[in-house]
Amino acid sequence: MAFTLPNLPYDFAALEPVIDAKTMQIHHDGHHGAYVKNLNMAIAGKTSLEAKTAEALISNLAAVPEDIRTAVRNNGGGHVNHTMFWQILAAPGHGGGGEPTGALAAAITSDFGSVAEFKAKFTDVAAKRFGSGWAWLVVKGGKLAIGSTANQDNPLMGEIAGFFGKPVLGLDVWEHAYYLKYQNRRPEYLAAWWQVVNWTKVGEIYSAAK
Ligand code: MN3
Repeated sequence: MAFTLPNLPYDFAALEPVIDAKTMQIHHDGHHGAYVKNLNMAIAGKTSLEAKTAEALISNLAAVPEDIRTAVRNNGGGHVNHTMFWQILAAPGHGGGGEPTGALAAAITSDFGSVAEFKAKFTDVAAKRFGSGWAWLVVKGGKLAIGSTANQDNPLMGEIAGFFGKPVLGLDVWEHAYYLKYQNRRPEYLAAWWQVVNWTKVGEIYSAAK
């Protein structure tokens, strides 16, 4: 078994009322669990692939044999995306919410005008991602950029993902991330989601990515 499902860094109910416990349980155990299981099945017995990190695997999909490339793209992407997603969230008012600080706040202000303008642009991109996918804040050529990808594509995949860079913040806009509580009201999920963003963690990822 090359990859394992990481534990959540908090309880299923920690992100209430923004993200309900039932959604977190199904999302982590069911969806993320399945990505890990299917990724392991796809690369089973291929020791050169099993030795890589998930990030390295999806960063060079051309090196993955063609018969399992789509499986690695979807499930490796799913594993990397969700592993980041759990890390950059925290309980509202207890690590979640507020505003970015330090170097990240300075870069956001420099590249987008203000934190408010950044949030508005990011939310707009997330709202407009048709169907399933992710909205991203990435570092690209020394600057921050906002974009989105379809399905479980990750900006580390490069041009194949349609948007590339080093991810700093990712937002899951698959219906499985919000449907139990918000149903078809994706804009309500997007507006509430800022209350659970762990800016301390995002700032650490930004510093490492820069
Ligand atoms: Mn998901």
